Amino acid sequence: MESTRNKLIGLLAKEKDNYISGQLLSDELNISRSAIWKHMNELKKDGYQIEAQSNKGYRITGFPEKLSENTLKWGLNTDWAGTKIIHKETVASTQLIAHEAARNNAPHGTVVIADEQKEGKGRMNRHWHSTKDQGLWFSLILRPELQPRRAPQLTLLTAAVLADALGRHTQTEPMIKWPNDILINEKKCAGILTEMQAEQDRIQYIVIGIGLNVNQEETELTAETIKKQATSLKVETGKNWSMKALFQNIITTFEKAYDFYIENGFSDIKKKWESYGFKVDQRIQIKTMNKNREAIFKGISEDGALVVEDDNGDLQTLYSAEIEWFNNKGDENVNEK
Ligand code: BTX
Repeated sequence: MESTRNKLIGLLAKEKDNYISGQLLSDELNISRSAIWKHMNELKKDGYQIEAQSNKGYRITGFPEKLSENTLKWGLNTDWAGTKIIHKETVASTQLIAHEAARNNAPHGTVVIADEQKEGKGRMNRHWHSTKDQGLWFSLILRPELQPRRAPQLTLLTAAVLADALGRHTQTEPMIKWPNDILINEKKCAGILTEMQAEQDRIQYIVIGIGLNVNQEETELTAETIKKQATSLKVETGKNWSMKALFQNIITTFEKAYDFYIENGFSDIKKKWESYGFKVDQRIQIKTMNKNREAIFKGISEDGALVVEDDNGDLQTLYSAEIEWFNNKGDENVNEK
């Protein structure tokens, strides 16, 4: 059950800049006015900024940096994305909680976010390092009225959204490594995992997981499997970033791009993706199930596949492959197996 404290914050947050009277709060919460006053003092201790005026009541003017459902929603102006947020401190994986919520009818746009994941999931059962309070680890539930075969487009859309939002927000130049790694200066700063529950011709729901390294120092990205290829916004910019502001920027950008996509189709999203595409028109190494080879990366197809040109000048479309390349230091960039 929602605690009185959360309900109180929710009521204050709903009023935005307006005051709400102590009497109204005490009626709504069914507690005395002196209990309200005590709660307010506790909130102030936790970093909430609260103004009290004797004839008007109370209002919130600032939230603490610590993530919570209320802090993440405060100031978020979206129609559906992130209007329901489930925040947890420590979880195995936000994907698991999101699937459960989706099965229990969580609405389109619901976000599950955690401070820390013990068993963060990458693609193909890889591990995603998700250390406490240092990054954004969240899953977004979508209920698109699309054919299941179009689901991969949503991963590509998400990558374009992340590149766009991060570039604008942090003045960096993110690139997208097909299909879904966000790189800054050729190192992986974010990853995307799309999981779908579908019938043959109908998507029941999709869960898009986003992991973004935010405030880790270089010395904190030292796990053997990621140290050569991972980076964070802190490492790239030398600054700490507010997770709440980043989250809200990503969610707002996502909502706009998604609504545009549903209305207008994939072609503009494809162009946007390609404008951020890493190694487009360059030679890459491609690993598929049975062989390794080199080809020129030409871009993505309408259905989100990788389009490459082989040495005979023939175009090929690959649906499942890993791209590899070599960074300036000559370290091979491959995913942990
Ligand atoms: P991926 O399979 O593309 O990437 C996983 C690979 O990336 C790992 O094998 C490892 O080499 C590397 N890696 C692991 N952790 C990190 C990290 N923090 N930074 C950079 N590189 C790393 C990408 O899968 C999909 C990741 C989605 C993560 C989100 S977090 C919220 C949601 N919940 C959840 O369990 N997963 C998603």
